[in-house]
Amino acid sequence: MRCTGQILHVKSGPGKIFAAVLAIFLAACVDASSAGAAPNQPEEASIQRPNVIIILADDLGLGDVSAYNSNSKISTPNIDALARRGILFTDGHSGSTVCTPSRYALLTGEYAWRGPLRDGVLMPWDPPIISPKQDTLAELFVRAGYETAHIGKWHLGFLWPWRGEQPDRNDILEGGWISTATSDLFDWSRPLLGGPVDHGFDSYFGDDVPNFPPYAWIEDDHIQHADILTDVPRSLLITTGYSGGIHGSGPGEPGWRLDAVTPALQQRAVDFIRDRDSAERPWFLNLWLTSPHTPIVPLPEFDGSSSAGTYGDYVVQTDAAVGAVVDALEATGQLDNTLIWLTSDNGPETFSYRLYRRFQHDGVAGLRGVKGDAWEGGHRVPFIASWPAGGLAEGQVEAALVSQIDIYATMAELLGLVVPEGAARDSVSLAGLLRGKGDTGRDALVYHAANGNLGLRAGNWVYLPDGGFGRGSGAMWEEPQWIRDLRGVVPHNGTEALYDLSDDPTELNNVIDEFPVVAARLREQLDSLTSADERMLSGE
Ligand SMILES: [Ca+2]
Repeated sequence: MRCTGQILHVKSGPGKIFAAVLAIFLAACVDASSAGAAPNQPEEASIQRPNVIIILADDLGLGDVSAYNSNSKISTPNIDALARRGILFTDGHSGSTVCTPSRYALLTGEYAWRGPLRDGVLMPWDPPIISPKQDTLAELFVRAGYETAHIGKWHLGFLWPWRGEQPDRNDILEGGWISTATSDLFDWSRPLLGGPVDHGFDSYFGDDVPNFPPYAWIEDDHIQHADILTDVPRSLLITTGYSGGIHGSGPGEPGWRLDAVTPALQQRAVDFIRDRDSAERPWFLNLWLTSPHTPIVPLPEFDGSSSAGTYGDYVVQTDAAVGAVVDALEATGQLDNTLIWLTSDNGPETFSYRLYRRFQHDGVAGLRGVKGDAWEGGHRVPFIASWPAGGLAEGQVEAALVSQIDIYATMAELLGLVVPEGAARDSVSLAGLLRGKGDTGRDALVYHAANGNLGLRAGNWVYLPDGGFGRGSGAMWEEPQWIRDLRGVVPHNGTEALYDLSDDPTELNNVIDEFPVVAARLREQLDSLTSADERMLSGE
């Protein structure tokens, strides 16, 4: 173990690079023998410090982006242009297959199944799942001297300002997911603790989860218009768009419009970038868009902009938001020295099957499964990195296995920072890969379905001990027989599955009976990686 302080010569600044000396006194120590992040000692005296944006779309499928799907019925010119300016990863994965655990993994550099939430997502009024002791990506940037901002969805929990004790969950959630809490139960003048500003972000603007109450803006750690909060009926909300997934009536701003959320987040991001036109401090903007997740609420100007219905139109609006962010960077001379990550928190929603049937739009671009599933369609997502001034290739298509969990270690290495002991233990630096130094990405990745099922990717093999389906029960969630027939799934009686992606990228043919030795090796590797000793190491 070693504990170090460093003096780094840094380059930074929007469109202009200046030399500076930044003293970073790191109280942290690193155990060089620990698994996970690379040692991250800077090799050069001079470290580039770009501005950094993570644009995380919500439920955007691989095949929803035209750069990944030549037959897409949705055109995404702005995301495609970003890929032409950078590296398009074709085997990039979200940390899990639904919102909360994916976001946990991205921010902590740790598999979500190690933490307190093993399956599903947080529901309205749930408390935070990132421990106050855990290090986050935002805190990494803070230690590098960055300004940090989070805009958009959070979905990692708050300590809500109850007037009394926090009620029993069953008393405020009908059926486990419909909120029945009313505004009088809260003191909205008090702060919301445990959110972004308590995990390393200097500022926050967003509405936590658009389909959850409160239907209101949160600024830093306060409800923005606390004095006007009332109880908004669910029936009023569902008149503004596709109703899916609205988790109950509840506290909100009078006249709240779900279709105003995406434009507001876009505008706040653009304003943030423009306001840093002449900033000498580099910044990190974590922009977690709430689209194209339900409620599907594109603005009228996007009506008919795709050939995949209202959902497709909402994806087009999502792409336009990406374009607005890039335009703001370009207009302020910050584009070349901004590292942009563009990705999605999981695969497309189950209604992606219906879109396939109705519009012949394949939201998973030929993969099997959708959001929630352990099959590739659940978590292989759009994954793009662009940073022209940082020496990243432009227009490169990269097939290496990478995950959002790796962003933490990658940024630590690029910024020359030491990773605190025990932090980001599942994060693997992609810095060499980004800069074309011959790295080959991850050897293995543990997959995590929405129902908590785990699986292992190792090389081209995928081992799924509990099968690929990862959602709840009922016809609404299941893989329809017609898509199995259409894709050509080979019937197999067992649940335990082994697929060879090099030969079978759609995971049609479970070959576990043909390759028992491979299956045994992967079973042992997965057991070792996910044993009880490996769980709950950071979140306790
Ligand atoms: Ca999601």
